[in-house]
Amino acid sequence: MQAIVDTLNSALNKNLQDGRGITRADFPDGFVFGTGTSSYQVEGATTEGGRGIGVWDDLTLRTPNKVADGSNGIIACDVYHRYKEDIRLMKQMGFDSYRFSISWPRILPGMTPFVTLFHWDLPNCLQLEYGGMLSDQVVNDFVEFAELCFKEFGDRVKFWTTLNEPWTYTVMLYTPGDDFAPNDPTSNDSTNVQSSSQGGQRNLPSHRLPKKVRQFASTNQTINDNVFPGKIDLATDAYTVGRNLLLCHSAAVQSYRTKFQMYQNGQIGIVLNSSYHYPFDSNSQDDQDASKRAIDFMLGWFLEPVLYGQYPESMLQYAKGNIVPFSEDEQKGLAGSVDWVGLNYYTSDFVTYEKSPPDCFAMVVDSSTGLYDHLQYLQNKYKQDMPPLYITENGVADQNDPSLTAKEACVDETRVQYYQEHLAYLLKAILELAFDVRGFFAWSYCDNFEWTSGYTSRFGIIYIDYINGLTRYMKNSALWFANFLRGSATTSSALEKRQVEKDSERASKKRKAT
Ligand code: PNW
Repeated sequence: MQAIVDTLNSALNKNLQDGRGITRADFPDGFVFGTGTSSYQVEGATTEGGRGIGVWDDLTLRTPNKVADGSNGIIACDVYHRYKEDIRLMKQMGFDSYRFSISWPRILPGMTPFVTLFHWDLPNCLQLEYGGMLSDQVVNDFVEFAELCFKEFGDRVKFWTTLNEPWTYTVMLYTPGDDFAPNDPTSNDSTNVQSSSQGGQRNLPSHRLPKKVRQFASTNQTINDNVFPGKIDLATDAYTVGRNLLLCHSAAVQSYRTKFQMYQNGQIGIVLNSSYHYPFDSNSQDDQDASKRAIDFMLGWFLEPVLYGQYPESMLQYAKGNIVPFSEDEQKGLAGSVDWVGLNYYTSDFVTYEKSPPDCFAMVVDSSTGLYDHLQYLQNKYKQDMPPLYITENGVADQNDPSLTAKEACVDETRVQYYQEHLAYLLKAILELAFDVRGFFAWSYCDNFEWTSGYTSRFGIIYIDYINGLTRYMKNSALWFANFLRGSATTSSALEKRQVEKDSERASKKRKAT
């Protein structure tokens, strides 16, 4: 007990609020630090090794207008060929673990592999044959794929993720205006191209927002202009896809537990995503209720079935007629079907009550406190039912700026600050709430194909030089992690030196220009 108090005090003394001065030494023993990627976003080599065609190949190649820069993952970051260099870089930075996904249409160490089975690249043939995730036929096919992976790789892979962000796969596909693969050929015109923006979020038409949120967003400095409506009025298809995804998860876990786990001794979990939803007006009961409902509709939708076997009460009530509750048999398979849960956390937002459309969000920029508040909310709500948690994604994007040199683009102070603050609030949750968080994965290891934003959005701590042989460079955030993971706090002269270099480069450019 005294030890915990000492750690807490020493960590708090280091100015937890903004994270300056914290290092991995402040985190519990055995805490895992990693970076993450997913197969389609980084691998490239899409025609090699007998790989089949995936829904993202179909979308990007047949309807390139759906991607902000018309790009695709044919080459991406070429991690397929360069993985050894990449693992070396990860080691050099001091990370312990690498979160990646196995490309289902491809069917394919130093680092602890954290492997995702389904990170959205469904084989296109299954989409064409029976509508992919819209049909429960997918469950048998998914189990077949999962078993092949357990059998082939289970000797080395001890951390399996069935699904990445089922909420995103569901909502990004089956909400009008969202254009993620699988391809919907009926929304094929260029007016559908979304302006990509920070954080991989989309700008949706602001007229769909209630006036009070719009006004607030336009006058409040701490709010992104990037506001988007709540997702409670979803189409029935979304619930069908969400349901089939959960059935895929449940069946794969049952197979792992009955046929593999006792020999392979691994753990299996699911990766969910959720912003923290604050009430827009904290004095309004309606807004408070709406914000809790929004958490249910984003996180609870998938968390409660894997904990308890059924959807949250609020969903059964509000989505009645659209959502099909799980049968008793299905509940048995789902309840307790995770050894751990992953949370992908990026930002938080405000929710306000609206009769029609139901609830609305506006994004918050200051999101590190949101991470803490989120964990506190989860702990109060799910208590001892909450399984061990990993933060499986956290990070921030830069808009690709073609006018910057690679060197200039590596000065990513916003990202350094983002990680400092989020790690500080994560540490606070571990120490003050005694939340059982066991690891943290930065998203992403490298800049990559950001789905419908293409290569316009850079999430990496490693910079990829797309116009010069895909050369890798460590951004300042990578140097920051390298120091942090070594246990030395970064008031790093290396970072400062780069800043100075950048300033002098700018100055000399200016001189040349004038
Ligand atoms: C997650 N949104 O995706 C994914 O797991 C990653 O593949 C992705 O690169 C990362 O976050 C960064 O975006 C999301 O618009 C993409 O709400 C878009 C949204 C949410 C999650």
